[in-house]
Amino acid sequence: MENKKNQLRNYDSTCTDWTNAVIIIAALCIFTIAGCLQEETGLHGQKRPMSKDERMKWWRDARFGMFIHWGLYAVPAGEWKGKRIPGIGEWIMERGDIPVSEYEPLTKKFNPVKFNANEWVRIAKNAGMKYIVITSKHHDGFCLWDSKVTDYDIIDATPFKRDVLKELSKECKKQGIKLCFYHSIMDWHHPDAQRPFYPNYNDGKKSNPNFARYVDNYLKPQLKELITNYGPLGVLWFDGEWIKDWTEPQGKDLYNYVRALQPNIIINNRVGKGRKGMEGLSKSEEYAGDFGTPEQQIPATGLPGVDWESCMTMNDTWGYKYYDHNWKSTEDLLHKLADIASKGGNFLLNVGPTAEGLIPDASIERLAAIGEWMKVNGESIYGTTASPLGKLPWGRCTAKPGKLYLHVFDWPTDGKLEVPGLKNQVNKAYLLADKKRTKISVRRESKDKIAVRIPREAPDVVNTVVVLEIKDK
Ligand code: FHN
Repeated sequence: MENKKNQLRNYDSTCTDWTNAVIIIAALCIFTIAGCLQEETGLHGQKRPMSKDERMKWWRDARFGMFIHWGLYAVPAGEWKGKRIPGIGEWIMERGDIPVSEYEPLTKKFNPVKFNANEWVRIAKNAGMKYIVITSKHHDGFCLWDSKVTDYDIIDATPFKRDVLKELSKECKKQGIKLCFYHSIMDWHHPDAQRPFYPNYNDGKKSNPNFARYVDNYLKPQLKELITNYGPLGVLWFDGEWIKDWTEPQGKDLYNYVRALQPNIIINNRVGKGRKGMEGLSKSEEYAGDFGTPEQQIPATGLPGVDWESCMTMNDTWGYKYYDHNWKSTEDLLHKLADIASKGGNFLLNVGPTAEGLIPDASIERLAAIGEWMKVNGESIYGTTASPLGKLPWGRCTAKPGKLYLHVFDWPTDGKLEVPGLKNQVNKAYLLADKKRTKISVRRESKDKIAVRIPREAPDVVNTVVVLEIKDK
């Protein structure tokens, strides 16, 4: 009652404060609306979650990245107890039926004193690559960073005792390259994962009753370490998802877990069960993951609206094998790069460094040559989209608004480059290598075919790029 009286007594003075209150409320409203707008428009603060297109933008523009498979398997380098073990080098533990008790001591021999993060990143950058995907952990379970949930890592178990992921993370930031991690869901070393399946670690029928414990207490905490201590990362590139114990709901959960730690991160489709074998594309949009992962192959055509990345070795192994000399030629690799871009995909090209920490010379030479071509012709790869033209008899085509880039692999000897399927008006044509952009003549041959007058000799016998400035329809 007393309180009520006091309230009434105070009524008058409260009333006189009304004007002030209205002013304060109005001011608050203005600030709130301004704040909301900022959040919605994502001004600097980046509070608004990015759309998928925004998130994928750098990756779609990049088109070319370096894959690095590096771990303990570089020590045996394809040979175990004097015998060459067939198959890819990083699978030697599985293919050579090596028990953990014999594989684990390789840590003592892993001392890559020639490792130089600056050099590795420079090699990638000079090749025209925009991102690096390195194996934080491959199927053998060995970790290339100082993980807090295991001693089976480069700091605790090897004489090297340097955190190579930390060094790479710093160097990538310096040189403007996106750092990304490949991380195996399968783990042949962990007792709650596939270790008990020895000698067939990859046995697709076996299950580990403790697998959930591995996911909760090991896999997820490790990913948290990688994202929080080495990020922001470009991509998390999962693999080894085909094991019996991994399910699509687990894949979706892991996808959400990783995105909650770094919302703008990109995640491949091997996080779940969606990929169609080595063809790599997802069975449907229902499955988790941002992009498809064809392996050692290039899809026959591009797929509208689908992001994908072909990963490929330069020889026949991902992890280093001292006797694998079956190197693809620079010409082949350059054609593959243009082929992939012409279908709207990315090219993730692998190197397998030695146990000393060196990228093999054969890889360095090829990457340097690719880099030379990219310095002149990068514009025809970066930020391009798939060709709007059908199959071309002499090469490939990439596109940007108002521009077509004709990648001529087989240079016509009669000085005439016919472009079938082109109805658009062509305003100008020139060679991309020509800094002066000297106009070359174009003649319309039919409603949907033009012919470009080109020099009789190919300026670049591997791939000369002719630019057509066109009127977009
Ligand atoms: O088993 C791996 C293999 O070792 C390598 O890492 C490649 C790269 O994409 N992926 C797996 C097989 O699909």
